[in-house]
Amino acid sequence: MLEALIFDVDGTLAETERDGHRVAFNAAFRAAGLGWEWTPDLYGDLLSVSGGKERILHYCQRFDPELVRRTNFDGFVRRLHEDKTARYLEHVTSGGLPLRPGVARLLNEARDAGLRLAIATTTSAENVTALLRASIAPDADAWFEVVGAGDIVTAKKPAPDIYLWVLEKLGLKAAECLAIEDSANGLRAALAAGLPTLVTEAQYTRHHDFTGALAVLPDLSVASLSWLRKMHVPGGEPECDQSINKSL
Ligand code: XBP
Ligand code: MG
Repeated sequence: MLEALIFDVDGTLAETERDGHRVAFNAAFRAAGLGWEWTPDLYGDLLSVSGGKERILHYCQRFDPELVRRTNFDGFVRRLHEDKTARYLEHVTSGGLPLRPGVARLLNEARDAGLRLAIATTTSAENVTALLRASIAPDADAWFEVVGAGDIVTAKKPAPDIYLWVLEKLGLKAAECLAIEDSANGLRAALAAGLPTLVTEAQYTRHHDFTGALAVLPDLSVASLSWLRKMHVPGGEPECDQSINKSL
């Protein structure tokens, strides 16, 4: 029995990476006087590392290893990432990152049906709140009973930790929930937590290996709640619902 939907955020609710996070990272790098530019292609590669701070560390280790040895390197990364977050929040708050097709309709259907909603993401809670409020409704953060975000856990996706944390807060078994993810790291995290998982491919993830997903869709526009319920039943793989209003 399906009791709750657990949504990833970046790439799943909205295409936040290329024109959101990436642009904010680059602006923070420029403000800090660093000669770094994360091009769209490079950023696609860097996304194999989950988490903004972790991504900066990974980039330094690969392209600027001297910097890693400087005193208080951790503080440097933290400040750089705080500045990036402030810039990202400004962009999100101005309405710069709309929801992907089908997301608003599915959320409304789930709420009307009394399903519980949760978030499991690598980005920070403040980024999530800002995105939900700006792209859905001023009270939309309250629609989600549990928000597992950012540094709540140290091991980020593909580790299952954030999903296990969310499941514990919901007080539900993995089999009673459905995770919705856009990336291989996210899928691996959800599967490792035992969650049936639906994939909605995103800009940067269409080439990822989604082995183990219940289904892989180009977006959520054809994923009605009744279809999700049928698919969630072990062995159930119904056709997508082509009749739903895709404009919602
Ligand atoms: C998303 C991420 C995030 C964002 C940046 O992964 O990896 O790190 O790119 O967010 P997922 P922060 O969708 O699998 O959760 O800079 O706030 O960490
Ligand atoms: Mg994602």
